[in-house]
Amino acid sequence: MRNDTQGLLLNISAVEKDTGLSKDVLRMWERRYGFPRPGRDDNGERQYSATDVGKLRAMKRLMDVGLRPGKIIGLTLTELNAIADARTPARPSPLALDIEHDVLAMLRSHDLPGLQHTLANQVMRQGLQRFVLDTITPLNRAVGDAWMRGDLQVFEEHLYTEQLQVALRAAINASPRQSGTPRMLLTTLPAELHGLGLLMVEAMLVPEGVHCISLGPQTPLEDIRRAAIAHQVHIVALSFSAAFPVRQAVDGLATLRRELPAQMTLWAGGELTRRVRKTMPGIMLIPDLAWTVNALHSWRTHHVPQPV
Ligand code: B12
Repeated sequence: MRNDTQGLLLNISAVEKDTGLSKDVLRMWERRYGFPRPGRDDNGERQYSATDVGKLRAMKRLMDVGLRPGKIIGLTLTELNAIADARTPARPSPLALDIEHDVLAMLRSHDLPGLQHTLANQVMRQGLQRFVLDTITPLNRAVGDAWMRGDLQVFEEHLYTEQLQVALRAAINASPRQSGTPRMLLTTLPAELHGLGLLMVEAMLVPEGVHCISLGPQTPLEDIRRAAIAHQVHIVALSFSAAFPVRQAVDGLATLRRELPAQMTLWAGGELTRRVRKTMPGIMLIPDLAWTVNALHSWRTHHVPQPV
């Protein structure tokens, strides 16, 4: 935990927003397990230390992958991170590790020109598809983990996201404009701010001749239906990060499936789709970015595009 956040005290609303753990859960744990142990301000309001918030974040991350709070609440932050790291997928290639190290250092030292050069240079060297698969997927995870451990500040994570979007958008726009088929609409549901997944899918599919129409994040369901019909798309593709509530995603997808014309294909990807246990008729769940081109090939095999 970086020392410039040590003295920080947060009230219960801020902790609920930051960790995704509800006020009721925080109070119940305090009663039942004696953790967290907030102080009180002059009005008797709970004041949580940055150290406790760091541990609460680590617990939420492990609970999201199925661990029970009673089993982990007695552990230290280091022990919790060790469990999380042990569950983290295989480490990236040595090259990706070097870039990870360099980019995290540039974010912390606020070296914008260095970051811009590294991202633009890497996409040129690897090409769009390899760049998002081999470099950005592990780098996203590293940036997220560093933020979660408190080794990156929110504004530094925002700088990463913004500059990556600039680099990806520039590289996608530099590739020949596709007017082929399928036509694909890309967006997320309201309350899902994570828009990088959409750009990464576009980076995978534009080189395959897909005509991508991105609305960016947070489009209401009814407007997704209207946009899909207005642009006469063949596929609607949504992205759900690990932060999005599973129930809301499943309900939103089922509603959209009912509302969209039957001949339109509906794809859903993002880390959250790994947690959708049951198959959803008429909806293709694609948690792995590497699987995107295969899904396209199977679409092309089964769909002879209808004359518009
Ligand atoms: C950048 C980022 C942000 C930015 C997003 C800005 C933007 N414009 O996109 C901001 C700062 C807004 C943000 C906010 C938050 N974030 Co955030 N974020 C990230 C980060 C670092 C990077 C990338 C990202 O967007 N990933 C999401 C997508 C791109 O990755 P993915 O889900 O793994 O999907 C992969 C594939 O499935 C595929 N894919 C994705 N979408 C699709 C769609 C289709 C159709 C297909 C085929 C494939 C596909 O591509 C991806 C790469 O392989 C991730 C770290 C990480 N590990 O990814 C954290 C992360 C997702 N965020 C997280 C959290 C907790 C939050 C907040 C709740 C924090 C807070 N308390 O405020 C808020 C929630 C905001 C909201 N309502 O959505 C956690 C989620 C943990 C959890 N289990 O809940 C993560 C994992 C960080 C961490 N390690 O804890 N975040």
